[in-house]
Amino acid sequence: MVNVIGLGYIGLPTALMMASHGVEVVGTDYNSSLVATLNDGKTTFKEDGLDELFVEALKAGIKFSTEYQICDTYIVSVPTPYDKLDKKIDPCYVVSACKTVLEIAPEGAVLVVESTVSPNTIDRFVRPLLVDAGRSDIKLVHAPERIIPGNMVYELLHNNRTIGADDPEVGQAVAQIYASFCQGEISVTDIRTAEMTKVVENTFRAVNIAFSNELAKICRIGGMDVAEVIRIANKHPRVNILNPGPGVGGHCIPVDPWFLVGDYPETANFIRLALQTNASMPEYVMHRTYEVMVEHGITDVSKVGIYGLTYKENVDDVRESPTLQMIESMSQHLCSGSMKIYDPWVEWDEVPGQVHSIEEFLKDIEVVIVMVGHSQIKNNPSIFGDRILIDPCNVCGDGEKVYKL
Ligand code: SAJ
Repeated sequence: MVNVIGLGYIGLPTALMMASHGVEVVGTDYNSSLVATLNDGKTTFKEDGLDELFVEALKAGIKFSTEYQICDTYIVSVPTPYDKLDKKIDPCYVVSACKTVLEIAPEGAVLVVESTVSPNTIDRFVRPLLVDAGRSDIKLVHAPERIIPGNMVYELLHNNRTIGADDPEVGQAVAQIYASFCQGEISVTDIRTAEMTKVVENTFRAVNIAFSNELAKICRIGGMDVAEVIRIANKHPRVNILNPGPGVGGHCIPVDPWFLVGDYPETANFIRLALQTNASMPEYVMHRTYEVMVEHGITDVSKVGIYGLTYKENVDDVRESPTLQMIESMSQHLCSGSMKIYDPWVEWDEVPGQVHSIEEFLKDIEVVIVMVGHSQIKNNPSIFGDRILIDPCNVCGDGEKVYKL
C-alpha cells in the first residue's frame, strides 16, 4: 500500500492516478476540511480531467484520511515554501511529514520525497532525521514531479520521470510503482542528481523566458515587433525562444531557480539576473499602461481594469502571479486598490477591487490590462468591445487600440 502525504496540486492527482491504475492508496492530509471535502466526493481544485480521474480512483477504492498509515511506501508531496528574503527553501513541511512517517513506518519502508527541494535538502534535512530516529532501515528516495498545471492528468501519464535513490534496486522498485501509470521513460539516478535536475529544468525555462522578456524591452526601444522577431528566429532549427509576457508566476519557475542563487550566491549570477528580469515585468507593464494612458489623455486610474489574476491561463492557481506581483508593486507606490480586477477562474475574493462578473468589470472601464490569456477571451476577443487593451500576453490580436509589451 502507498500512503500519499499532502493532497495538494501534486499529491492529489498522483494519488488518484496510482489508485486508478491498481495501486492500493490512502491519501493523507493534515487539513481536515480538505479531507472531508474529498470524502464527500468532491475535488479541491479545478484541473482538466481531474474530476473524471477522481471518480475512477474512488471506484478503485482510494481512501482519504488525516492519519498517516502503516504501509510499505510513503510519498511525501507537501509544499516547500521559500524564504522571500534569503531565497532559500524552507523544508519545514517536508521535515515534519518525514518525522511523522519515521514514527510509524514499518521496518524497511520506502520514504519517497516528491516535493520540490533544492540540491542537498534531503542530505541536510531528511537524512539526519533517520539518524536521530535510529531508522537506518528506511529507504530514502526522491521522485520530483514534472507535471504542468492545466495539463496535469495528461502529463502524469506521458511525461518522463526521474527517480533518485541511494540504492539502485530500491530506485527500480519505486520506478515500478510509478510505471503503473507513467508511460514515459523513468530515469533512475542518485538523490542529489534528482534534486538538481528538477531545479535545473525550471531554471532553464526561467532563463529562456527572461531572454524573451529582455528581447521585448529591446524591441520596444528599437521599434520592432518582438513576436515577429521570435517567430522568425524560431524557424532556425536550433533556436527555440519562449514568449515574453507580463511576468512569471506559479510555484516553480519564479521560485526554484532562487534555490541555486541562495546556495551559490557567488556563482549563480546569470540565473539571478534572469530572475530579476522576469520579476521586472509586472512593473514594466505598469509603465507601458501609464504611457498609453498619457497618449489617450486618461488620468483617472479607476478607468483602468486588470483582467486576470491567476499565474497563467485556464488554471485557478494565483500563486506568485504577475498580477499579484503588480498589485504589490502598486501598493509600494501607494496606489493599489483603485483598480477593478476580474478573473473568471477566481471565484473567491483574493484581492481588494476584485469583481465577479465581466459586465461589472467592464462598466466604466476604458483601458483593460490583459494579464492572462484565458480561453474566455481567446475564444471571444470582442468581449472587451472597443476599449483600449494593454496586451502583454499577445492574445488580443492586432488593432489600433491594442498595445503590446
Ligand atoms: N511563461 C512566460 N512565457 C512562456 C511560458 C510561460 O512568460 O513562454 C510564464 C507563464 O505565464 C507563467 C510562468 O511562466 O506565469 C510559468 O508557467 P509555465 O506554464 O511555464 O510553468 P508552470 O510553473 O505551470 O510549471 C512548471 C513546469 N516546468 C517546466 O516546464 C520546466 C512543470 O513541468 C513543472 O512540473 C512545474 O513548473 C513544477 O512544479 O516545477
